[in-house]
Amino acid sequence: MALFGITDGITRRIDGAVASVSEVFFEPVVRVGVTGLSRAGKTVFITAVVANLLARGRMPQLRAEAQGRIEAVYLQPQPDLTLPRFDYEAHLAALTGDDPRWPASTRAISELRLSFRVRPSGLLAGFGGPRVIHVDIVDYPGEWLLDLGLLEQSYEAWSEATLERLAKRAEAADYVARARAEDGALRLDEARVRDLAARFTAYLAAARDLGRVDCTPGRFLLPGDLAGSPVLTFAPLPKPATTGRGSMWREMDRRFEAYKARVVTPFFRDHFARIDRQIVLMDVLGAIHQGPRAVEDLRRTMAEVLSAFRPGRNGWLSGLFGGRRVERLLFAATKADHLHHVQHPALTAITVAMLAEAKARADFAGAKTAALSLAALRATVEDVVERDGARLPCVRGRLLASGKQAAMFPGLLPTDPARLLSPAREGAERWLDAEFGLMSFAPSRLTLKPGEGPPHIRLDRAVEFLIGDRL
Ligand SMILES: Nc1nc2c(ncn2[C@@H]2O[C@H](COP(=O)(O)OP(=O)(O)OP(=O)(O)O)[C@@H](O)[C@H]2O)c(=O)[nH]1
Ligand SMILES: [Mg+2]
Repeated sequence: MALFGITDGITRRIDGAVASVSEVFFEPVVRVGVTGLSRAGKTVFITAVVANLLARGRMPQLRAEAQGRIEAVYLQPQPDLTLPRFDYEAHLAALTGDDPRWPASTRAISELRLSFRVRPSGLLAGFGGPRVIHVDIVDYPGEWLLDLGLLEQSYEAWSEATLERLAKRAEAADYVARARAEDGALRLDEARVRDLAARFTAYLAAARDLGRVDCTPGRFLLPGDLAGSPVLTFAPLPKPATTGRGSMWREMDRRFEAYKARVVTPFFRDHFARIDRQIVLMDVLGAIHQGPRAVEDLRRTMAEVLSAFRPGRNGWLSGLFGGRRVERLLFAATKADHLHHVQHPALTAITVAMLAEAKARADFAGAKTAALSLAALRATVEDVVERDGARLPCVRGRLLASGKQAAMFPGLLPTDPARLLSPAREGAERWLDAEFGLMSFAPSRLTLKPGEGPPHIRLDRAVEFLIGDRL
């Protein structure tokens, strides 16, 4: 109890000040990771969360808010001076301007610090004034987690597995033919290596555009300031009979090892290992719309992504984590505003079923987990239309392509997830008994009342799960 008294006194004095020793000791920091594969909805999610925490009129499920204990929420300079800041203002301006747009793709790590001033609850309520809690939100591409799998592989094993996978893919035909024709025993020729890497990258880009989600190494498609450097200039090659010094295969091997040591390891050590709470966003509806193959790809890729949350799985990683682990892990199916709310439970059930295998294997190292369906920014309203005598629960919004208003009934999701997941697993080409059409909606023009954030679905529940216990 005494500790709280002291804390409160100090908190009040350094209120709004920059970090100090006392802040480190008395103002707890929660690091929340936000991840998901490309286009999963990370940027929109973070922007909407921040906007709805700064103006909390639509956050009734956030307990501290419902109890009236949140005195203030404000943005602060982030502690990590070398990470790009999450460009909240620009993304919010895009989403809520006169001509609302979805924000541009981001594809790199960024961070934002949000600070809360809250009155303590329960037994402690009578003791002293408010506390300050900092929430650091870290946005990073889920693809980077896939690279964790590379750390356990040698260049030889990775090449073999990758070439085997590529052999079955039409979009990889050019690269596979080129790689098979290459003799890795020959002396290194930089122009040839660059050509191989360029073709391999072109394959990865084509695979991504087809909706494939296993496009590793992650940085080939998201190179940032590493573009063109040797650490990103390698590709899988069959192992030749001899791999002498100075051979192409040896050099590729060296670069692959450098990628692991200089690109992958620092991300896990400096960022991933410090995350306390994590939300993983998944565009499950998008995958269902694309068909069984996309659903199966998403399921397999998520299982791989999530193995990163299993620190016990090898000694190397445990060492890196220093015994720390993620305490809470939330899986969220995004863009749920494409569905009438009567279908949300089915979407959540499919999401849970997709993750079942990964969860059974790991149980996420004791982390508390949950799943839900949400829309970070609600772009539709619900409606019911009559068709052929049936009443269909649908949604209505402004179409991205034409700007026209339209109602959409995307199809009925089965309440038994196996109806989708089994055919997907068995390699079906298309859904047998149903079609799931999706239209892309533009964000709607908003007129917000004072104290109200942009409209959403279950964003408050997501925030409550992630940080509610710390407020
Ligand atoms: N209807 C609807 N669409 C959404 C929502 N959130 C995201 N989207 C759509 O999904 C797209 C991708 O969202 P982003 O937040 O940019 O996704 P991201 O994960 O940051 O994507 P990258 O930065 O490319 O990795 C958007 O351009 C929207 O079209 C939502 O809540 N509702
Ligand atoms: Mg983004």
